[in-house]
Amino acid sequence: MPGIQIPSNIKNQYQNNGYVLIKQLFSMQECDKLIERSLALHARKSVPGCFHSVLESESDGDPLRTYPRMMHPHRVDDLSLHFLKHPRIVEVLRVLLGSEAIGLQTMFYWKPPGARGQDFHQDDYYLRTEPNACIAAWMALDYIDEENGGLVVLPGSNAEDILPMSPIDTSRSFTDTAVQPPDQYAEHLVEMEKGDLLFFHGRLIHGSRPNRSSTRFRKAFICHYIPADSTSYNTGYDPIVPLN
Ligand SMILES: O=C(O)CCC(=O)C(=O)O
Repeated sequence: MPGIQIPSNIKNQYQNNGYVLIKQLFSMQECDKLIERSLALHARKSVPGCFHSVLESESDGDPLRTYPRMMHPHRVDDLSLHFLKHPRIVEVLRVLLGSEAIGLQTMFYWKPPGARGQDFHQDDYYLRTEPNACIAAWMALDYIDEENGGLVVLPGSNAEDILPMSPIDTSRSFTDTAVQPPDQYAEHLVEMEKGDLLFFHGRLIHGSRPNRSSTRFRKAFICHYIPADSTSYNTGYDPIVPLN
């Protein structure tokens, strides 16, 4: 794919809303390669530090036990590492952060039909990046809408500090704590096509609801980065990954 056209106003959008959607940053073919590679990884059933899956017959009806998210696939798979360090992503990060970035984490979400979502949270609750926020690059690997559990963001909530997390009902979320969003923020479901990337701020309140579709997965590859001049972050994510 030739060099990308980065819309000129993305930095303002990012600062005001806490997120920016870049359409078709990756082609169908690029997405398909990553999906194929992730399927091959999933076929191994268990990869230490990455995921452990069980057969459907042993899953107690929880599709996330059969298709758990894969943590840090870039540590065991060179194509995932390639996407974490991809020059097109790095170019967008440079514009949004106004500085260089460092890779901290990758995740691959299958979110199969019937899977629970992930309730509202801020990524920096976990990543603890200071003095400025971390940033996520969330890559759609399917057509994503409300039905299959697309990402819900609260525009402008990136202005908040890190908010407390409280226990929640886990019948709709695979995480067991969530942020109670302040009243002034409205929810916005981000509809995405395969190959679109949503870049969002580490203090943005976001989450997703269950996949209500009976047939459609909602696959996504998610990378997290911190500004290269960060003075602290959660070192539980080490080793970090230089992007050059
Ligand atoms: O993809 C999802 O459903 C949620 C992902 C998310 O919230 C995150 O990566 O921080």
